[in-house]
Amino acid sequence: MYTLEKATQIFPDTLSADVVPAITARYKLLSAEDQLALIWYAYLEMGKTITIAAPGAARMQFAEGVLSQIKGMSFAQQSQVMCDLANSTDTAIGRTYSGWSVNIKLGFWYQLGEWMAAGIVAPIPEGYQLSANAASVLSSLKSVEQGQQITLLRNFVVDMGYDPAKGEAQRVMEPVVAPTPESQRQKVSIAGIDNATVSAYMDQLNANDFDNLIELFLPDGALQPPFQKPIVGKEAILRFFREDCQNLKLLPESGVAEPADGEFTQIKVTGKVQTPWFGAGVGMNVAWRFLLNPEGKIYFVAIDLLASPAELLKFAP
Ligand code: 45D
Repeated sequence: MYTLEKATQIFPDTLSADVVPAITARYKLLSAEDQLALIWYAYLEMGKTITIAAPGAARMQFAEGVLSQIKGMSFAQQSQVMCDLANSTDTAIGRTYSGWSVNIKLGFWYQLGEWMAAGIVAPIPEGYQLSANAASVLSSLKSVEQGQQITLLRNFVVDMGYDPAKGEAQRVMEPVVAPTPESQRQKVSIAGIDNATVSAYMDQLNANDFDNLIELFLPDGALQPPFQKPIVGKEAILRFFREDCQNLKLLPESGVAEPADGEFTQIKVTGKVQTPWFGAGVGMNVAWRFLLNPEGKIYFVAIDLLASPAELLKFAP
C-alpha cells in the first residue's frame, strides 16, 4: 500500500532549502583553485561570528598519516594535493580520503585550515582573484542562513577525493561513543504531538543510543537525510547513525499527526538541530516527516533542511 516512492511525498508543501543544491551545482563548475579559495574566504567570514569546535583525538588519529605526509611537502606539492582532492583526481591520498567518514574529512580540513593560517601549509596566494563566477557563488553562499552555509561547506568537503567504489566500500569511522546513561537523559516535549515512537526517536538519537533507536524502524524502513536519497533497511540506517550522527542535538518544537492510508500515521515535526561542530552557535531549521505503520514502527522518515524559519510554523497537509 505504501511504496518508498509514495512515502517520500508526505507533507508535500514542506519547503526545503533548494538554494543548497543550486549553489552546490554552481560551485562544482568552478576550477579547483577557485573552489579552494572560495571555501577559504567563506570559512574566514563564518569564523567572525561562529566558533568551530576542534575535533578530538579519537577522530584525528585516522587522518594523522596523511596530514603528516602533507606537512612534510613543499608548498607547491601541498597545493597540488589540495587541488587533486577538489578535482577528485585518482591519487593515493584521494582514495584514502574518500574512505573516511564525513567527520574525519571535516577534521582533516580543520587541521589543514589551522596550518594554512599558521603558514605551515600553502595558503591561498595573497591577493588571489576569484573568477567572476566564483565571486558570484561566494556572494550567494554568504547571503543564505548560517545553517545552510555550514551544510554547503560540509557537502563540498564530502564530495572531494576519489572513490573507486562509489560509496559502496567500508568506511573508516571514528569509534562510537557510549550512549548517555538513562539517568542523564533529557526528554523532548513536542507541542501538538503525543507519540511514543517519535519521542523515543528524538530522545534516543540525542542520547547516542543507536542500538535501541534502530529497533523503532521496520526491517525495510528508510531514512532520508537532507538532500540525499533514502537509506533503506535497518543495517544501512544503523551504520549511518554510528558514522554520521554522534552527538547531534535535536530540539523539536511542534508538530502535527494525521491518519494516513492503511491505518498508517503521518507525523510532521519542526524544530532545530545542532551539530557538535558548532554547538548552540548554529541552529538548523529542520522538519522531520514520519510515516508510521499501524504498530507504530517507522516505515519512513525524512529530515529536511527548511528554506526559512517561516517553515517552522507551517503544518497544513
Ligand atoms: O578546501 O533526525 C579550508 C540526520 C580551505 C539523522 C577548508 C539528522 C580549503 C537523523 C578553509 C581549509 C543526520 C539526518 C577547505 C537528523 C578547503 C536526524 C576547510 C540531521 C575544505 C536530525 C573547511 C542532522 C572546513 C543535520 C574545516 C542536519 C569546513 C546535521 C568545516 C548537519 C565545515 C550538520 C563544517 C552539518 C561543517 C554540519 C564543520 C551541516 C559542519 C556542518
